[in-house]
Amino acid sequence: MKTKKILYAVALLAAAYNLQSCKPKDAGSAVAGDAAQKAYVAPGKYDEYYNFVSGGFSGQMAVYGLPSGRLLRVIPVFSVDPEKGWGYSEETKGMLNTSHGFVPWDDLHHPELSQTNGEIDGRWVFGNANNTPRIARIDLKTFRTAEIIEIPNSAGNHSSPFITENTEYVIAGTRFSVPGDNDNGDVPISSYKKNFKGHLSFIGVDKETGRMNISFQIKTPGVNFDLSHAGKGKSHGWFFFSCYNTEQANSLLEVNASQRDKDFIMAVNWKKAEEYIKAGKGKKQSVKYSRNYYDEKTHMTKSEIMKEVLVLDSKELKDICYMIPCPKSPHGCDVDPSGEYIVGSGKLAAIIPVFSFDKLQKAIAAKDFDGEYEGIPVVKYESALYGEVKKPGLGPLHTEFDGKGNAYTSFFVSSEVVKWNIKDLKVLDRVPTYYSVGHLCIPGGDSKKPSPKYLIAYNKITKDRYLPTGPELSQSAQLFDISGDKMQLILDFPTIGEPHYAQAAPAELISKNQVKIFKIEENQHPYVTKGEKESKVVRQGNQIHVYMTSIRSHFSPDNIEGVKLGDEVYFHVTNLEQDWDVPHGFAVKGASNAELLIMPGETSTLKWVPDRVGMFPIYCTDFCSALHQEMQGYVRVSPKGSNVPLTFSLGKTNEEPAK
Ligand code: RUQ
Ligand code: CUA
Repeated sequence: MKTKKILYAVALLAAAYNLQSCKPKDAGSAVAGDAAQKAYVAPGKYDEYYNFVSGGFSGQMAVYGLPSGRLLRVIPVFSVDPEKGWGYSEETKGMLNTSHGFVPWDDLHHPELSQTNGEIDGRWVFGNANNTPRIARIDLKTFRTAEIIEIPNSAGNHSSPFITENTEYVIAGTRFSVPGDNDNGDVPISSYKKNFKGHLSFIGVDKETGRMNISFQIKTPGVNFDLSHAGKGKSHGWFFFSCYNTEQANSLLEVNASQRDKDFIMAVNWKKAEEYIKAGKGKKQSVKYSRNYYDEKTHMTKSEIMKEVLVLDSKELKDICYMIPCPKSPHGCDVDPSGEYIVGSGKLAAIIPVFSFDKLQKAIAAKDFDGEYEGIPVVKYESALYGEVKKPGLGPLHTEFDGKGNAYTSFFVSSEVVKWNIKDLKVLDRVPTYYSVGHLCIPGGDSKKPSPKYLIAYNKITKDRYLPTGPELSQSAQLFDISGDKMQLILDFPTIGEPHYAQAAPAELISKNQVKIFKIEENQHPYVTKGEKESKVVRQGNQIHVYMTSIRSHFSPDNIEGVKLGDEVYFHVTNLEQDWDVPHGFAVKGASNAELLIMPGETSTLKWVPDRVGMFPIYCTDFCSALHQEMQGYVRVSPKGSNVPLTFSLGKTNEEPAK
């Protein structure tokens, strides 16, 4: 029996890789005649929606317009980005600080927009780092990463960063269970069952500033947390996490974590957890994690190491966590707009179970349990179940909602999107995707108020959709019109990195708040230069601070002499422009980092340690005016001990220019 199950699981997984069998024929011609028109946005016209898409292993977040699929911007988040100087400028390096030191890369899976009353409010978008556990908050006024917080007691922060309906909390569930940061981690891997624990983090978000702070963690049995969503409406106050590897295997998980017929969705009563925290039941645990915040006044990162976290134990406090059995290795865990229905998507399941929040509450009140899992009550499957969607497809992963009573689920193995009715659980429509679809996105599709015009499928393994590009092919997003009864494919567009989850919001909600410039009079950077007259070069031992300005089309100063080998040069460049979209760039020959790209009114700093004696040009990298190519200068580097005095100038030409 056991071997049979394993074989079944392995066969399903094999099917996932053997895509030929699932590949629909005539993939290229599956688009109806009017499709192009539906996705067409005329030159000079704006898109209707912003689409925030995870960059997966690129560590960044991409912004597309919908329905055109135009790439508008790549926002650097967890990975350095030389284009924007992100992680290279002195001001932004600190944003990538962690308890492990500077970590210049990560794997971003899930963007989540902030909400007020369960509706997208257009203020922030959060993103998770899957490798070195972190959560980022991107400010949608500037489209810049404003804050990154590290998560202690965690590894592989995958079940994250989903939020509660008023952005009270952004949560993080650890994918890998590991020994706690404060426990001895130097133990045999085979002692998993004894020593490995899970942690769920509840990160409070300040209503005004958005600043994040770990309010508390809940310690759980050592399982893998995969995804999650908050309750809303009637289920506000609860959070639902899908768990796999409830077998607690520590090797060959593709077989060993596919043993049980059912894993779990963990239902967490976070309001109750808050009460326990207030009542002093949280245990202080010493940990180490970094909290990095970009201060818009000083244009600098403040980075601090935090040393403590409050932990509640799910084993001791019996009424905060409950397990709901969910077939087989659940991945997506999605809550419908009313908050009543919780959809679990078992990667190896042949049905989709839909749980009822009301029934769950009744079952908990009546103690309708099927024993315990590691000290946590297990609610009887039938007692929490609303019903099952029968024969929906193979390998369900993720579900989004249209707010009109329908759900849309992606199927990785059978490569399709299936639309079904939440009330009667009947399948209404199915369309193929090309090819292996992961997440879906409907604007507001995980909020209380979806805006159900489009659905986007984010596909992996997208062979023969685009011109080949060597051994690695582009990933693909596919846009469907869902305004009618039947879904209609209207557009394909390639994406950066590997897309996982995405969010979308009506354009107006985001575009109206855009920052156009930073006011120069409000710039409190310690090395700001507010006018050309104040520009200067100052030596402090072997450090040279260049207080430089940029304005169309010159730097001040643009001639610097007296730098010596062994000096560290800091170019603090203030962009004096006060017009929208006039950045200046700054680069110096041989620098081992990147360029600066400085926005109007902003100050950025490039550190440069010259490695040889000679003449080093500097120039502006951003085509800012007709005379952009004239925006340049020279730094002379002399030998150590040379007596060339430190001088700087602008517009001083000692010798006659050539005639
Ligand atoms: S995942 S393809 Cu990393 Cu959200 Cu499901
Ligand atoms: Cu400034 Cu080009």
